[in-house]
Amino acid sequence: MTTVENRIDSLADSPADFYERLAGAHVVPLWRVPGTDAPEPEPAEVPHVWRWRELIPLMEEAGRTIDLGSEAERRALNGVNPARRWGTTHTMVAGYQLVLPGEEATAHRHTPAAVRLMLAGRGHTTVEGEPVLMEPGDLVLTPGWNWHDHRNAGDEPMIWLDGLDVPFVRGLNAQFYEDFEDKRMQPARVAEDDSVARYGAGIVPAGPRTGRAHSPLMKYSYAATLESLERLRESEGDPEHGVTVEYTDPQTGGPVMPTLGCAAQLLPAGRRTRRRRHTSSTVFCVTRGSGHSVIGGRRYDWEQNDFFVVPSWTWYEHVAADGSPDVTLFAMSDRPMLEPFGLYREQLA
Ligand code: GTQ
Ligand code: FE2
Repeated sequence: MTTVENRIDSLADSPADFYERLAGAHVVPLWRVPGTDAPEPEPAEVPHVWRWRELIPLMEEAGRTIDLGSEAERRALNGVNPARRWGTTHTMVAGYQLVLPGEEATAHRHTPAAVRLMLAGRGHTTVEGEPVLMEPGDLVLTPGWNWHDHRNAGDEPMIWLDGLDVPFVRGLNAQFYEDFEDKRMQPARVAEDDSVARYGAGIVPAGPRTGRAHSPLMKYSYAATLESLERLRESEGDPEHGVTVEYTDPQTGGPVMPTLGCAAQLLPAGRRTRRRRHTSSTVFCVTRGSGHSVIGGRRYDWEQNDFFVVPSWTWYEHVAADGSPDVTLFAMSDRPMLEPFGLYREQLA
């Protein structure tokens, strides 16, 4: 006669064998899967600051020793989260890229989307035939599967922050990559900053929408960003939290890319933001001023051009230093990856 008790007994006789047989059958018992009943996200990623002062000498060394074209398609140093083998967060990579005067980084395209926050020098990224002039503080888009190349015809090194959704796209097994014919620069097909002329005022050409999943505007200038922030400071700026604006697709009001959202924040000297957390992860870059953030209970100091990561579901607040110029922060977030699925949550302290 088989009773519940003696069935449990027979199991207890050889539990190791039982679990081995389960593994052999390519199943895992749910009661042994860690995190199955975790009430909240427990991200593996940790907060971290990548410092301009520390990385610039390494970028310069890469400029002297790594030949663009033969040794590297892009002279870029991607930030690796200290808790990961690769990737700045589980969804995004961010890092500095250097193009020296006279250099060209030839055209290619890939399904991961990229945003570029210009930090130093002056040059061009051509996106699908549109040469986009990049100057410090400008946000430039190279959407997924758009041909893009970079060139520096000036006499100063060009350095910007790259932000891409590569870990997300690879996680979905959806990365494709292609070099332009003969690894060349693509020809210009329209005038410099053509999309700024068409879409930059938020007043857009009549007629059919582009129908693409990303913004048709390839550049959001720093001057326009500062103007918006300053206008809002006068009218509805919150003295405690500063002012935040989002970069939008002028045709839809949605995020600049289907996977990446970008924002800029003004934090007057001496001010502190309200503590918050959300399920999106964020890479911040300091475009002006200095201060610190408290992330997951620890203090992280930052200065101009540093970038830092706030992992998902981690409490954080920013503090602009006393006597600093007003702080402006750029933020890149994976929020658009979460929102369509009802997975975006946010809490304010
Ligand atoms: O500039 O095209 O940091 O394709 C990573 C992949 C930059 C780029 C990165 C890229 C690029
Ligand atoms: Fe690229």
